Amino acid sequence: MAQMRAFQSAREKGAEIPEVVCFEKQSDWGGLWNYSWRTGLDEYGDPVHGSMYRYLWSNGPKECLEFADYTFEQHFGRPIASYPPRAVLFDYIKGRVEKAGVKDWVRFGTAVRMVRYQKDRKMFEVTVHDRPNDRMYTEEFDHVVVATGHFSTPNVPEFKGFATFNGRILHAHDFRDAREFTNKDVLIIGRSYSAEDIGSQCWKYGAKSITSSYRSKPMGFHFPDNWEEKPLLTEVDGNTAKFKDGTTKHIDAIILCTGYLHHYPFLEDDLRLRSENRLWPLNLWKGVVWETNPQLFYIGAQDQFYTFNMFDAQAWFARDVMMGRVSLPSADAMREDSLSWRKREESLETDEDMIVFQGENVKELINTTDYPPFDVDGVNRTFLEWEHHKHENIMGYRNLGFKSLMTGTLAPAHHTPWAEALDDSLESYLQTVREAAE
Ligand code: FAD
Ligand code: NA7
Repeated sequence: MAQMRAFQSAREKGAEIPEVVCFEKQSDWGGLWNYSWRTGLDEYGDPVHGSMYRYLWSNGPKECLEFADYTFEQHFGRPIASYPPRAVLFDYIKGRVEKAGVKDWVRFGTAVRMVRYQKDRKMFEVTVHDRPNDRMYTEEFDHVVVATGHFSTPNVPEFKGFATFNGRILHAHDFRDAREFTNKDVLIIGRSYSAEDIGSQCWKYGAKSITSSYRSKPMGFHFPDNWEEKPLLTEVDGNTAKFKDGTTKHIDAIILCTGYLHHYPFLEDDLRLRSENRLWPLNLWKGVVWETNPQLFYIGAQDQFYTFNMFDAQAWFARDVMMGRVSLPSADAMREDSLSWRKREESLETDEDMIVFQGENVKELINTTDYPPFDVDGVNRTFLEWEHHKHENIMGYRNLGFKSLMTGTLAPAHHTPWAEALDDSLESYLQTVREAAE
C-alpha cells in the first residue's frame, strides 16, 4: 500500500510513473490488519497469511506510526486516543489508499508463485495464480517489490512431552480469540511482543493464570499476581510443565510465541532474503535495495520499532531508485555501506539504542526523497516514553496519550481503560467519553 501511494503521489505532482501491478493473494488489502478468523489453510488451500487476533490494540502509540502525508486527524476528522484497536488502524491505512484511488492497480485473490530473473532481457518473469479462477499465468516486469511481510510463517520449536500433552498447543500465528482461554492456566513460550501481548489478552479476558517462559531473559514487567515468569520449559508431562529451574506448574494450554520465519517460497535462490528477525538483515542497501540485483526491492523486511511511516520512507526510496531519481553506487559500495550498518546494529545494547538506530535509517531515507519530513527525533522520544510507561504499568500503558509529531495535537484519553474495554470495535473506540457514559 505504501509503494502504491508512493507512485501515485509522484503522479499527483506531475511525474510520469511506470505501470504498477500489485498481486495480493487475499481478497482485500490491509495485510495483517485485514483480520481473518481462519487458521491453517485458507479457502484455496494456501497457508493463511494472517497472524492478527481479535481484540488486538496497537502495542505502540499511533503517534509513532502516523503517516506524514495522511494524519489520523485528517482521516477521522478529530483527534483520537493513542492506542487504536485493529479495526481502527485498518480503517486508517485503507483510507489513504482509497483516497489515492489505486485499488484498480491490485489484482486480488492472486498469489505470486514464482519470480525468476531473465538475465538476457534484464526482466523478471512473474508467475501468479489467480485463485478464484484457478488459472496460472506469467507476466514480465522491470522491477519487483517484495512486500509480503515476515510475521506470517511461524517458527515452531518442539519440547519434550508435546505429543502427549492433554490440551491445546498452538503458535501465536493461530491465536485468534482470547476468550478461548478464560478460566484456563495458560503457558506462553517466548519473551517478545507476541508473548507480552497475547499473555495480556488472555489475562484481560479472564485466564486463570499466565505463566510465561523465557529462553534468554525475563520480560521484567510488573505483571499482575496471577502472571509468573519462568525460565525455559524443559518438558511437559500430562498437564504438568517443568522448567529449567526445577519448578513445575499445572497448565491447560500452551501458546508458542516463538516468532516467525522469513519465508519467500516464490523467489528463486539468488533473490531470496535469508535472515532471522533483526534490525539490519544483510544484502539490502539502505534496508531496501537488493544489492546483487537492484531491480529487486524489499519493504518492511526488518524487525520493527518503526512501522507504517518507515514502510513509507522505504517505498518512496524504492520508487526513486526505480524512477532514476536516486543513483545507485557500485555493488561493492552498497555492500560496504550495509556492512557498516550491520556492524553498528551488532553493537546495540538497549531498546533506546535500537530505536535511535532505526530512526537514523528512516531519516536517511526521507532526506533522500520528497516524503514529507517529520520529527524523527520526536518519534524516538515518544518510543522511549512508551517503553517507560510499559515498565511502570504493563496493563495500563495504553490508557496514556501522546502528542502527534505531525499535527502537534495531544491525543485525548480513551473513554474506558484498556483492561476494562472488552469491545474492540471501531464504533466503540470512536465513541466520545460522554456517549460511552450514556
Ligand atoms: P503484511 O501486513 O503481512 O502484508 C503482506 C501482504 O502480502 C498480505 O496482504 C499477504 O496476503 C500478501 N502476500 C503474502 N504472500 C503473498 C504472495 N505469495 N502472493 C501475493 N500476496 C502475498 N505494527 C504496529 O505498528 N503496531 C502494532 O500494533 C502491530 N501489531 C502487530 C501484531 C501482530 C500479530 C503482528 C504479526 C504484527 C504487528 N505489527 C504491528 C507489525 C506488522 O508487521 C506491521 O504493522 C505491518 O502489518 C507489516 O506490513 P507488511 O505489508 O510488511 O506485511
Ligand atoms: P519476535 O519479536 O521475533 O520474538 C520471538 C521470541 O521467541 C523471542 O522472545 C525468542 O526468544 C523466542 N523464541 C524463539 N525460539 C525459541 C525457542 N526455541 N524457545 C524459546 N523461545 C524462543 O516475535 P514476536 O512474535 O514476539 O513479534 C513479532 C511481531 O509480531 C512484532 O512486530 C509484534 O508487534 C507482533 P529470545 O528473546 O531470543 O530469548
